[in-house]
Amino acid sequence: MRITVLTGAGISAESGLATFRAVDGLWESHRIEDVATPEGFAADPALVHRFYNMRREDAAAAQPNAAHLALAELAQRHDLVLVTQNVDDLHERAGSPEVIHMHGALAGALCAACSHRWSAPMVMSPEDPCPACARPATRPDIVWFGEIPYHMDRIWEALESADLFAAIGTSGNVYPAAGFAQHARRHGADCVELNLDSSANARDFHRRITGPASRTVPEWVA
Ligand code: BV8
Repeated sequence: MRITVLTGAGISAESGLATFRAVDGLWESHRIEDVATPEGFAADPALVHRFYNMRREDAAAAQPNAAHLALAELAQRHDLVLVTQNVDDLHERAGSPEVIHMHGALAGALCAACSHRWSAPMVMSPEDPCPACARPATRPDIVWFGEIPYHMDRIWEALESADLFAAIGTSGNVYPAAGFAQHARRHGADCVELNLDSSANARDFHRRITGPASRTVPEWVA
């Protein structure tokens, strides 16, 4: 059976990483939509680097939870495509063999001048020179609002060929990820969402399993 899974911030909540809704989209009294944008970065690169430096430290201190581990185990038994909106590395550290980070990753750095990519240090600042072109144009390799998500061709193919699509811990507020259930359903997939409560796109799913991911995902995978 071909399974495509989409995860969101809710799968990492029990590992101690704040979800977007939990912080009410605010950080240092800035709306996240203003920080996680190219405009926000252009306006105040030091502020945006501080935001991601904090997220990188938090992610490094966090541990994968039972939900991450259950998905890693699922990949050993089924043809699984794991897509995440998350930028942390908890899926990888839980043992998932292949993780598609459609919104980029905290582990990545990108040069806004020459597009060179490298592994991000724990702390980044606007003055950091790009290792390739030496210009001080480094940014987190993260897909911000208004930017094109990564690996979309692979993701559409995985949605269209899935027998089963599951969305875990996502509020269904951000596109194109919020449209994935509808796309998979239109191509014949059985669609289930695993969440603490109902998401904005709950009507796109055949059913919902309600509860904390660290309990519901291991039960669902079993
Ligand atoms: C794009 C990286 C074109 C940054 C992120 C009007 C209508 C439709 C769309 C738009 C529109 N205006 C603008 C747009 C486009 C825009 C968008 O959707 N805006 C929204 C605000 C309306 N989208 C974009 O700009 C995207 N690009 O559209 O390009 C395109 C389109 C198609 C194909 C090609 C090109 C780019 C968006 C990427 C932004 N970057 N992340 C960072 O991480 O710092 S978004 C960020 O927020 C996350 O990555 C995630 O995607 C999103 C929402 O987060 P969630 O993961 O859902 O987390 P949230 O806190 O919201 O919810 C947590 C859930 O978990 C809740 O449901 C909760 O109940 C549950 N939960 C909590 N605890 C638990 C739990 N569940 C289980 N167990 C628990 N313990």
